[in-house]
Amino acid sequence: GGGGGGGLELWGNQVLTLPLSVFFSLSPYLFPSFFPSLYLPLHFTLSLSLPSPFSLSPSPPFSLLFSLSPSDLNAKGAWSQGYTGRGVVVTILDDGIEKDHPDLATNYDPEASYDVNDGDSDPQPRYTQRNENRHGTRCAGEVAAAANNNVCGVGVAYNTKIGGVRMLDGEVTDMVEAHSLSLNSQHIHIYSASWGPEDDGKTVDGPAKLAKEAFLRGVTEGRGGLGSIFVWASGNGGREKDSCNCDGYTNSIYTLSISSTTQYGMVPWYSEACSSTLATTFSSGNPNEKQIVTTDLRQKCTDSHTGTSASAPLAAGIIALALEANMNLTWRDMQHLVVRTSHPAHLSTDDWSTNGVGRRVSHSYGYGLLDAGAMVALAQNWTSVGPQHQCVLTMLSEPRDISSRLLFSKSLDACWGKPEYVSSLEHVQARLTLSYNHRGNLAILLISPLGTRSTLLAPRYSHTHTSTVEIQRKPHQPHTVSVR
Ligand SMILES: [Ca+2]
Ligand SMILES: [Ca+2]
Ligand SMILES: [Ca+2]
Ligand SMILES: [Ca+2]
Repeated sequence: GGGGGGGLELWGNQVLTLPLSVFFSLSPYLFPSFFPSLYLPLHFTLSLSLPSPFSLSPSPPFSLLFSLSPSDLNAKGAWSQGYTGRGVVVTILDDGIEKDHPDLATNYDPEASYDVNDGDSDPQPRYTQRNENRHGTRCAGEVAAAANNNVCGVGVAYNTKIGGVRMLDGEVTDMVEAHSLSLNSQHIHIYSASWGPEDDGKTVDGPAKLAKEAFLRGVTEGRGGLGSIFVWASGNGGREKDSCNCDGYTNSIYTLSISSTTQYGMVPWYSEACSSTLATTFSSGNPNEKQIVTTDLRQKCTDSHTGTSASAPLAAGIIALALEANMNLTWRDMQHLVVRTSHPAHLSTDDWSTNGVGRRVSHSYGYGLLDAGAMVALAQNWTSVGPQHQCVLTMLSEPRDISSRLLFSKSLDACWGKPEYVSSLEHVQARLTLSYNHRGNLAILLISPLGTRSTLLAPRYSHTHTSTVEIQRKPHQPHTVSVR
């Protein structure tokens, strides 16, 4: 790694002016982060070699929750090392949790739960004829459905404590988000969220003031200063060619962004490609492929949980297993473990590439499929990464015009000789201000000193009538998808 020169290329066919500065926050490798108007993330790389992935294990002791091949995320590889989530607390930020569900009741944790919508301590979902508030309960079962009780299936971390925050069943304001993201942060270890800005291929939105503060406070003060862990679904706007980099929640460096692959290892139709995705778990795909089995509203079970909504909680469960293996992991340590143990496996896409340090990465899958067995093995003796250094550099101080294409690059010293010197790169955030009359036509690439190309923004053609980049507050949508 290392922060040498960097290049940023802009392609477009309209006039563009941009006072631009690039914000670097680095350490061993990087992810993206996106923000207000346009600020761009990119993947750089890691400078360590991957531990060899654990082989997928044979028959599991229980039938796992997902009806996909149970060993596919290698949960059994973690269970057989003795890790089942004991002592770890996860909460689901969603439309509530059915706390008396027979497969959730034993692991339910009232201290990890709250009803932000109604301002009370009971997150029980609001029941309707159409059961539209079933989303949180479905996500919760993937993490922590109980084992050996002949109900539904088994959560990835079946001894973890599970709570729910009811916050999507009402107006989702900045204050509602902030309250949810910072709930009981000395007790809750992991927050799982499967929602975000509208997946319409036009919206560019992210956390506003209070939610931004909550993320920052979470990672600096949560969990006794080790940092709250925020797991985020990458979004379901694939059909609209939406980019998850236009979603400032999943794109934040403070969230672990999770995408989906199908039972047969294909990119699902709802999947969004972007450089901020870190890793992948299974979820629904074509009608002939299996969906996710989990707990459902009204004390039922379902075998049809779908979309990236179903992927983030599976990742949260795996992260809970890793945390049990080493409770001293910081929020950044956990990102390192995910990057280093995820692997391309059999996942299909035409954009696998090898980054500057030899790691395989894809805009659809991040670093690939999560591997629970490898995560806990690496977690056990993990030495915490050093403090985060943030080096802020200005790439361009004057506005520039582009006609059809703009390329600029600059050699950077990564704050050499200063306390904020970055010796190995972890995250890059590019902050770019531009005006452009068809922002949907824009493509923005970032090229690392070692030649790794990250697509910060791919064209979103739904977008061609938007005149300027602006932040809009819109109601949040849970990432539910229906099968075509
Ligand atoms: Ca309530
Ligand atoms: Ca069960
Ligand atoms: Ca999206
Ligand atoms: Ca993220």
